[in-house]
Amino acid sequence: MRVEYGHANRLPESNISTQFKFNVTACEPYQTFQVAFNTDNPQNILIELPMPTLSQFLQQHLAEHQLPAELGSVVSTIVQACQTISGQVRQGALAGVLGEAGSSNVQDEAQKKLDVIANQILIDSLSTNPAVAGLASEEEEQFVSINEQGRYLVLFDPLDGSSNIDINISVGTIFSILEKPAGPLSTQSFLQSGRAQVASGYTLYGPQTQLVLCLSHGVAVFTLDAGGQFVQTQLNPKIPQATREFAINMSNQRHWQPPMQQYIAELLAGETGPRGKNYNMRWVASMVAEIHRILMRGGIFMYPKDARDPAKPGKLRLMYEANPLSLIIEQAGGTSTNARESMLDIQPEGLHQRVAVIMGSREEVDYATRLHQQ
Ligand code: AHM
Ligand code: MG
Repeated sequence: MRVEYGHANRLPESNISTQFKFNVTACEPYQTFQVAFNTDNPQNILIELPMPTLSQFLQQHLAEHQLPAELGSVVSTIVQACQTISGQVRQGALAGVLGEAGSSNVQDEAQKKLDVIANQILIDSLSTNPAVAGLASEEEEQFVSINEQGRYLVLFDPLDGSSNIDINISVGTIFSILEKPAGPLSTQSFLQSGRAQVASGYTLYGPQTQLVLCLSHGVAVFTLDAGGQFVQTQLNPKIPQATREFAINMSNQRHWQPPMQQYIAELLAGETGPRGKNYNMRWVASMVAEIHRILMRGGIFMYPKDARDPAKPGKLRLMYEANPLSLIIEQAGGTSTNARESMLDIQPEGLHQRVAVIMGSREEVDYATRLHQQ
């Protein structure tokens, strides 16, 4: 008989013949374990360990990888802000937070009320944490100084997927944490490659509010419970190397460069084309939701460079969208490029720099990137 420790919800419901809870009195403090018998393999018993909360996870993870407590405190501050944002998103029209703010951000994009609210919630929270030296946001033209002595820089997109806010489709907060280099804080302090990130994550405001967190030692997934606690529900998800699912805004096809035209044409050709298999397409128009789908079941996400506006090579931003999500994708076994080089190796030139994005399942990203290098 094999006894496995994990979460019983890893077994399909139909495979669990008996579930019961009992107290194991031999350990301190008394803990409740769930035991599931797998009917496909009766020799297997799965003992469900109690799922750690975010603070329990952080305590254990920081100690195990000898990471500074201050880093944990910055993560906790960001997550507390995300919980507040989650509450606002959930209320929607009831809290009067939907609709346009009537202003534009640095990239000349119309701001939604919730973009502005989420941005302010994050700035207010981070301003109270002495470990934060400064922050940069999609909604702020310049960086914001917080505490000269602070050790960390936080970069974020307060609410990604703005076009979905008013229609009750998933949106999310994306964040990246860097160490502040020595010396006075300047824009240059933030311009570090994605590999330098000490942590990144996102909170997805979907049917469930979920937090995905990476401190460069694997990826942990948490779900917000009814009591307002983030509880770890998955550890180290692995992105399948191969996939049959792609995500791209097809309406821009005529503006793409020839390699991207070729790549998508090959996918659309299906079984009879050079790739020899049929592909399915998804487009949520919230990058954070697309990347979560890829983390859970694989896929490839692209927002390529296109010829619509020479001043905008790609739509997405390197520092607070592509880099943090690329770190998570890489740590989960996927990969990410700008069609030429690894996303995480790009040396940034500006806080709001745009970048072409190809990320997800390794086989597809490598193939699409190779086409661009020929
Ligand atoms: P935002 O940060 O202003 O919300 O813009 C980024 C979003 C991504 O989440 C998404 O992948 C993309 O823009 C959608 O673009 P499109 O409008 O071309 O579908
Ligand atoms: Mg965004």
